[in-house]
Amino acid sequence: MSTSSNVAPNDLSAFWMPFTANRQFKKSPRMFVAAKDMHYTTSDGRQVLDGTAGLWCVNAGHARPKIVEAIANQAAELDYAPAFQMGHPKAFELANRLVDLAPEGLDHVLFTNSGSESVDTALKVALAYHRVKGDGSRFRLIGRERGYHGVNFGGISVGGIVPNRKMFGTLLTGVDHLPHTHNLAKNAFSRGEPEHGADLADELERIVGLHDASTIAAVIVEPVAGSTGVLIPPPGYLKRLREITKKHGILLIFDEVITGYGRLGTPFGADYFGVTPDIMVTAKGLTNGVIPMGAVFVSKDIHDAFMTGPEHVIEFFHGYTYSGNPIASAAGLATLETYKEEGLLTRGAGLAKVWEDGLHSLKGLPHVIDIRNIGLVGAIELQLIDGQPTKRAFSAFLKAFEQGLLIRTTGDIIALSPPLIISESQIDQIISTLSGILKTLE
Ligand code: PXG
Repeated sequence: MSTSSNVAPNDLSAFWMPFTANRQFKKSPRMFVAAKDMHYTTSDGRQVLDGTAGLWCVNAGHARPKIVEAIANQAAELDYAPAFQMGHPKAFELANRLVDLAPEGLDHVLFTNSGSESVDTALKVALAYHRVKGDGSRFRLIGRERGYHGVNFGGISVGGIVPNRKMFGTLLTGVDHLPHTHNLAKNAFSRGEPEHGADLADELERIVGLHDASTIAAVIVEPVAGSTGVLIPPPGYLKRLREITKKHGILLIFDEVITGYGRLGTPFGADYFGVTPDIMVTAKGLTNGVIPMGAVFVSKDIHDAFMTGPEHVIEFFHGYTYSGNPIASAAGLATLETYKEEGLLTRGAGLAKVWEDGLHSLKGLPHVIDIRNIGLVGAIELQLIDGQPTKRAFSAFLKAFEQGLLIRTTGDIIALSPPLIISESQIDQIISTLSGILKTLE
């Protein structure tokens, strides 16, 4: 058995890293030891520009003073309070602030500790809602091909990323999937929303026709699919999903774990697209990624449906030890203050054109088969090397890291989502670094 005294500090074997090529990493580790604003510091003392806001979460940039201070103060004042049958003021305050920020009608919040937990919470609320309304035959959940809804069983069941699903048995039953909207043949190099594919929302009518509306509880989609490589909806697509779900009494869930908190230049994707779901799933940017926390917004109608029966009885049998944790709540409040003071939830709108022009200037470079952008999100899709998928983009990732830029790759797609404090010259730096790398990729 190993103890801290007999494990060398540089022994990397015990930590089985998440979504990482562990053997490759441990042969040639890439370590961050500090971060401030737009930059990480590596263990060998280099500065790396954060092109991805960590993992799409550090929207206000790193080590922001208000957030750091709020966490330290809260840890000293009230470190933990039981989440069940007890409360503490900051969780209520944060819920109130969030509801004020959210699209009208989303009046209540359940707290979780991650996007994955938020997704599973949302799916459970949807199923239970129909049941408390006396409509328990609505048990089906509809997701979308290529959707990412975290890694818990509910989320991978409605998700549509094959490697995330195929190892894990039968998953939830009673799940069906809409087609994704990605269409390189018709939409490659679109700026913003791509022209073709709004009609794919009508596939929901086909699924309703197959199963009957009376068996369907909810549809869950990301307004912009992020993790799968940035798939932007065609104009009108989400509105159509809203119409069809409403018509059939099906709840619409937006998974805004990535699109929430300013990523598109609006507070939420729902604001950007002018479509309000019944349930909105968030995490990541809620606390600037600093402390794990998620928030699930639900409509008044959904919340009120549970508030029946004897008052001493628990209305919804769900929650986590750390739901609304005091330190997470303090981090959330300080994050919202930072966003407000610096106008970060809409700052992306002002930068979107510069971002778009920069990205699309990479058109024509070797292997680039598509470039996509919306708000402060970008993607560059590369032609895969025959028989070696992911290799080309991963090699771009390694080169970028060596050259002082953090990017993300998924398959052979480079995804970009910098902190919302980014300057125009830092956008130029991202584009020129990538341009150099794309010219030299095998
Ligand atoms: N829903 C969506 C839409 C997400 O993007 C989750 C749920 C799950 O969140 P948690 O907090 O459980 O990880 C996510 C997470 C990437 C990347 O590089 C994306 C995510 C996580 C890590 C990496 O695309 N999204």
